[in-house]
Amino acid sequence: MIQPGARNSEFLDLDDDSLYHLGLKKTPELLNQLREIFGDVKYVCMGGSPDRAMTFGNKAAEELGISTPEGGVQTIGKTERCNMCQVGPILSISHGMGMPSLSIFLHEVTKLLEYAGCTDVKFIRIGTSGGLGVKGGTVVVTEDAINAKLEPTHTKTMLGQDYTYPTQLDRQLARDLLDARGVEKAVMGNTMGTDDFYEGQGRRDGALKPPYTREDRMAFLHKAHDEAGVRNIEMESTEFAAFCNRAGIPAAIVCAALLNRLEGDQVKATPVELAQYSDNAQTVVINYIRQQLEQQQKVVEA
Ligand code: R2B
Ligand code: URA
Repeated sequence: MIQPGARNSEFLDLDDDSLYHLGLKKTPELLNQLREIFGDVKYVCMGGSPDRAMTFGNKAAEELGISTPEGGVQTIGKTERCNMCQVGPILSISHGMGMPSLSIFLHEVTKLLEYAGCTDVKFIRIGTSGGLGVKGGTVVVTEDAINAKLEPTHTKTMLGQDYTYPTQLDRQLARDLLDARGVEKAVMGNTMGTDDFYEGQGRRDGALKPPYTREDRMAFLHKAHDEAGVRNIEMESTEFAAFCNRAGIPAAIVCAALLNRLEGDQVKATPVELAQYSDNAQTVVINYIRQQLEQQQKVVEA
């Protein structure tokens, strides 16, 4: 599943591995079990919130007609750091907030699926975001992830040295997701990934006095919208895109906008509205997976 040039064979081919944050491990005795449980996974759907990972699992099961245990889908592994559940070909997992947390789960889930012998897996991040020029509730399908300097790259510091990776996503997958949107209001645009919710996203409502003015904030947000094609801002897209690019995993990002950042900083939507906004993004992804499964069924029947 990981493209050969990127695969860490030196480590992955060893017998034992502790997937510490998932609460799972690989040993020669457990390998068959991992293959049986996870071998058929084709879609990894990731979002920040542990609750949303389970809501998505239950919604996917209901809408795709996949049976679940009484009481709904069950978590797999430990739940201290994330919730993970499996529904047919879908692995739904939460990754917490921000790139450092996401990166941990990208590594461990990718190793898990590599051990399980999975093939042709797509990674889809289903998240929340601040919209840029789009209303709350709009779903934004990411064209390219852009960093906080409005560049389509992601830089990681390792052993004191910077390494910069491209952040393009799978264009065809993004188009297919947008085409599957059904009645949901969805747009395609670039997504700015930042290291922070407050000052990193140009907010003026944090605890500290920001070093920029109201005018600086508006000028930057308009530049991001007009010149860099940014339609939403969140905290994971560049790490997610860079990781999947390196691994050779087709990837897409589908986020609900919770507000329009050109109109303000505070998230004022009610809990009911917020749940609806998240549901909008989940629906787009489930519609896409349903279409894919129906097409595969037709091929099998033909
Ligand atoms: C969107 O929402 C979270 C912050 O509220 C963060 O994980 C993100 O990217
Ligand atoms: N998540 C973000 O990162 N930013 C927002 O404005 C809303 C949700």
